[in-house]
Amino acid sequence: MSRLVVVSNRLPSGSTPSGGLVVALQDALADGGLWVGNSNKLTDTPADRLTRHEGGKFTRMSFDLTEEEQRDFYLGYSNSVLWPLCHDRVDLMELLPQYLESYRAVNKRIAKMIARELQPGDRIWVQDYHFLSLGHELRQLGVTQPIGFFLHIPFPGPNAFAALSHGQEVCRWIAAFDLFGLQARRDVSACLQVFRTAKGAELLLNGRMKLEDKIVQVASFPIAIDPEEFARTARNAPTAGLDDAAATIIGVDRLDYSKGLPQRFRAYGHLLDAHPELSGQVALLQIAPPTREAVKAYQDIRDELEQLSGHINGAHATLDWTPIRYIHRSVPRERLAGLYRGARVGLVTPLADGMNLVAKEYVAAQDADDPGVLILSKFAGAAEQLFNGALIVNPHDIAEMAEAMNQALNMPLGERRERHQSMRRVLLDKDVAWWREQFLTALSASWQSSQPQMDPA
Ligand code: GDG
Repeated sequence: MSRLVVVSNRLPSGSTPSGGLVVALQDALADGGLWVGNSNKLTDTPADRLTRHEGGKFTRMSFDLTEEEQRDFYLGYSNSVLWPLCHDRVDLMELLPQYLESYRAVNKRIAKMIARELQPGDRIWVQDYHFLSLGHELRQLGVTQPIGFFLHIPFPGPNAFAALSHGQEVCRWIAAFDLFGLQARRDVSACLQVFRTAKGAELLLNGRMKLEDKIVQVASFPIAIDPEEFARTARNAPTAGLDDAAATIIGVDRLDYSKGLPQRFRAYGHLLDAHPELSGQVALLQIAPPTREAVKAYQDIRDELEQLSGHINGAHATLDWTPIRYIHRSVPRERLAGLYRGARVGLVTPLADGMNLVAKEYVAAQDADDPGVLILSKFAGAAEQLFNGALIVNPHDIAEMAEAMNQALNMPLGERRERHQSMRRVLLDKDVAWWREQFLTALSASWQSSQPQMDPA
């Protein structure tokens, strides 16, 4: 068995796995696998070797960043260039030359450190947008093992991509991988379109692209959860925290501008305006833990939401009813599962989203005999899989979203069951083990096909 080497920004903790990705990959890492990630410790002088951490079922090694790299590589290029670019917010991109330089340099340094640890049969699986140039850097160092990449966020279309003046270089980064995995079919199509615009690029058959002498396979692998495990957690979880008197509509999102929270709050306000009979009968519970607070766009969205929730509560609240409970804090996972199960409606309405695991968790957590209704944005990757069971909405259309909430609140039991069953089937069919195996099998296949053919004689 060849060893799996995973690279991601977050290094899993050595104790019980909680993050979805760790759960997804731990089986494949069981045979002495290695996970490389950010130590989350800033340093003045970065070491030239990875630091080994004790504990856990697989080897964990980390790298440090300097304060400058945290600003330019992490908050800068990763989260103020690539994140807005991939979420259709070119207007929020900060194209500073030092960001790109730092991104190149950090990936180069990490590549060097990883290359020192590699063994001949290793397979390398790079996770997400922080490490787009890592495959290229590893190849420059002569690494010949299979290198796959998975992008957790959407791939931008050619128009947005044109806002990167170094787009050709980014295409070269992508071409250095054997497999470039994306969440949804729409992302594969965007990626192929972008490649078509690269100088010297050739589109081959079946999602293979060639640039200079490199061939990369592009394909979609919709990320998933373990639905049975999540359902068990939800069944055993406390439901305290739900409003007993009112039907709860729940939203759970990192506080990010891509998640469409202001539009969602406005739609809820619209629902209350249009349906005064719902006064005291419905409650929106929005959990939105903070992230990337050092980036200005994240401070702005926080201010906007505080204002909006205050405004809606001010206009509609009564002495014994608060229409919106907005919680800007993280809630333990078990608690979350119980809240999903107790909520009549799950509201997942991002403006752009790679997949959106909250949608899948909400469905998994429901009681199949009396399930709640999922309202899902057409811009979430999950919509490609859950369109049969969810109420699909356009998150820019406030009135449409409000009407979907009203429809969900009034949906008869038979229809709720039918819709839930169809989504549950997808979740069971394509769970997280399926996701991992599909990717790793495709990685082996695309690497094999790029190897020089042995002469049968
Ligand atoms: C990126 C892509 C893609 C949220 N609040 C709390 C909490 N969460 C958990 C949810 C869920 C996860 O965080 C969020 O995952 P999403 O998929 O919804 O979104 P992103 O964080 O933006 O993730 C996304 C994903 O990567 C995976 O590829 O689906 O499109 O943007 O699991 O439950 N968990 C706890 N407390 C909280 O308050 N415990």
